[in-house]
Amino acid sequence: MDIPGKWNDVLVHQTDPYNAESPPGALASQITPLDSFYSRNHSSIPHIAPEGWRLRVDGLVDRPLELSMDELRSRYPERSVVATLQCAGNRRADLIEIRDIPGQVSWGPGAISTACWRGASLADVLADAGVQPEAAHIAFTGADVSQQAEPPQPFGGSIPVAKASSSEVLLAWAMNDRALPTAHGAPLRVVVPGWIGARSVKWLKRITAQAEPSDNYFQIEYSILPAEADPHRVKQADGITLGPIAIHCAILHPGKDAQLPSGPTEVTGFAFAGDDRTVERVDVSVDHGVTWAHADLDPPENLWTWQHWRATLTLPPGETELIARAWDSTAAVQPESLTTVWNPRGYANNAAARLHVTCRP
Ligand SMILES: Nc1nc2c(c(=O)[nH]1)N[C@H]1C(S)=C(S)[C@@H](COP(=O)(O)O)O[C@H]1N2
Ligand SMILES: [Mo]
Repeated sequence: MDIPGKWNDVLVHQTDPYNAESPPGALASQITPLDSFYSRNHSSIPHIAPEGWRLRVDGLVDRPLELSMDELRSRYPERSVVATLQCAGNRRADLIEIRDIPGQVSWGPGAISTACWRGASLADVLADAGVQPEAAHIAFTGADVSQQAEPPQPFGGSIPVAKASSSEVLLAWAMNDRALPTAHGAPLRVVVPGWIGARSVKWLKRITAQAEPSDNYFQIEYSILPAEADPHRVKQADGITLGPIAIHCAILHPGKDAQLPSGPTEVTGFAFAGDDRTVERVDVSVDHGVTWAHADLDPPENLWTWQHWRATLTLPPGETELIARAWDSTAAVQPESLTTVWNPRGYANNAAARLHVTCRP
């Protein structure tokens, strides 16, 4: 299937629904080019004529709203935020290697990308509607109906009122100074910086203030189940609902199973802290975690973006496993082992990054 504006350098997992990850080259730049930005969908991409489109704001509000794109643009100040978006299924492939996860996309480390988003602040729209004190959650509903739910349901989810009222959460109509592409949610999408991508609902139609979290299929799907739970037979209460992203990192260079000369080698990657945390330190080990070298870490652009890092390590001849681990501003560090984080749907893999290389003498 041809997805307008996507280069063939993205790594396509499925064509319909269209699921593709960013290639390592795109992950190395601070802002991801639009045509290399990852795509995560649960149904066919809807094409929405902006003229007929309206955003409804309802539920526990004093003044329900129905807004056209023109009204949205003229009523609220335009704001922008550079933010990294990451799918909760990022790096599932590593989890599948230790224990199978049937029926889920086998994402490598590229279900993550960064853009400069522009649009109205959700907080401004909510203030206009007047959120009532009994409202604790803000729910979003998209226009795409997913067959993954039984019966089929529009994609949706919710975030607590406190996050929804924070200035970084946008209703975005532009991405990297271009009109928001259809594949990324045109005419309007939510961007919830620092939270799992699933809460950044695309093709947004409706915003509802309510007392409880969303009961949408995908609000519940994106949760961590106990290791031995059967994902097809669980109750809602069994899972830990995912929200803020946990600290993690990836090694970008050298590539997977690289063959290199031994001696000093530059190792590069990125780390992402999630929510309003920053990355404070990245360590790299070539001796199974006995000793650790400190990587040079880029300062955070803001609270919402990944940070790139690099370290020069002396690699011995033969086989070596590189291990990288990041620490965030709450002193949380990545778990060492994949077995610690394995879960039946394969979400939120933030185990330390490992890379196998072979060096010539
Ligand atoms: N309406 C709608 N919104 C959605 C989705 C979807 O399938 N439908 N996928 C979600 C998931 S799981 C992720 S990770 C992000 C991906 O955004 P992108 O495709 O712009 O990268 O969109 C989220 N918003
Ligand atoms: Mo996702």
